Amino acid sequence: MSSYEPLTIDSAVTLVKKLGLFAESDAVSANEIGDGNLNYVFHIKGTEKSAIVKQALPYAKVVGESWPLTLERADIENRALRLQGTFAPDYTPKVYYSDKDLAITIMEDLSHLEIARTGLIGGEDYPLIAQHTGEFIARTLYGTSDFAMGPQEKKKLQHTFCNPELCDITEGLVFTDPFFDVETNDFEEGLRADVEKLWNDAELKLHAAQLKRQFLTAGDALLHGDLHTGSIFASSTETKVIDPEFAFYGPFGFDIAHFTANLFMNALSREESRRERLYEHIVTVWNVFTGEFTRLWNENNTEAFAKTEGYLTWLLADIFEQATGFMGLEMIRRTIGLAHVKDLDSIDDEKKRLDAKRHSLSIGAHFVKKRKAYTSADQLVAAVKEAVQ
Ligand code: SR1
Ligand code: MG
Repeated sequence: MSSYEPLTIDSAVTLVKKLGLFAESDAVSANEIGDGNLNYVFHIKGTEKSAIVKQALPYAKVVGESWPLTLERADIENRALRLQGTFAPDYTPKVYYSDKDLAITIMEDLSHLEIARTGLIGGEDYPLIAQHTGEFIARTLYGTSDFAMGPQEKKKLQHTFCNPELCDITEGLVFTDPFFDVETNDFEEGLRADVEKLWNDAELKLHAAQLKRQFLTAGDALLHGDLHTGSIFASSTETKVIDPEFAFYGPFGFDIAHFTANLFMNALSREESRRERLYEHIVTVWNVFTGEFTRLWNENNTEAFAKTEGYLTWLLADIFEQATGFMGLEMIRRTIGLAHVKDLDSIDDEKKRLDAKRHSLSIGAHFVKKRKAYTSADQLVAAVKEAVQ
């Protein structure tokens, strides 16, 4: 359409009118509402309709222009959204328009919903979020796997979702940096002794290295790649998974691990009497994921060994073990790495905040090291309950 330049409120309005998405005569207003780490997000409101214009910036907004990024991620996000929409239309925002050169995606306005992290911090429970997210993960992962597509078609699709730059962010921020004394880490002084203990934990580092290798080498399915509670819009009846700019072919256990880790961190930020609903969500998302993956496996499977006794059971157990480890890593990095979660950071009382963060670190490290000892979400929940007693 034209060459890249960052949109302003005025140019975003001009663009949606020029594209015919809004009438020239419509009294359209716009606000920049992006609170993520990487992009501009404009909320465009006309008299009868509304839309979201998301634009990638040529640097990481969370750090500034000193961290340059290419604009490729906007195209990845747009294609991932469209593909995820074919497998899980109820849980994916509709895309109206995209432009690779401008690095924009124009999509359905979800402002009648709330970012799940914000709602959960405010005490919302979202009764259907785990059911919906479990279905989303199972359908998008299974649908893009070797089992559903066959290895040839899968490899062709995988080739189009090579995302080295955003994988590099995850490889650094999730899998590497928190385990070394590097500048990007960010933790309060009250945690220094805990963090130094973690840096000197050779056993933990070995397990982190093993999990990092799985992330680097596995190509099971097209992941969302950043499925924390800030990537979900929700209400009591609806759930939409947004922001798949980190999408790439990776290990089956990654998305569910990040969702459950963020639920656990929200639970740690709450008073004990208000944690139960989060624990129920963690058990539900696993049950739904397993049930839906199994249903799809039995319904549509190109693998010759699909009906071989024990194969699916082994695979689901393998995904669970891997996810338990990834979950622990997400809890560690959100506590001491570059990108924190508001759930923990916004606890006003210093002692309670440091206690919650210490639990996040110690539970995270335990799940990384002992992931083979866990075989069900009930056991994970029981371990967390025991740790915080
Ligand atoms: C520089 S980006 C920091 C974090 O924000 C994203 O949402 C990802 O979680 C990434 O690790
Ligand atoms: Mg994001």
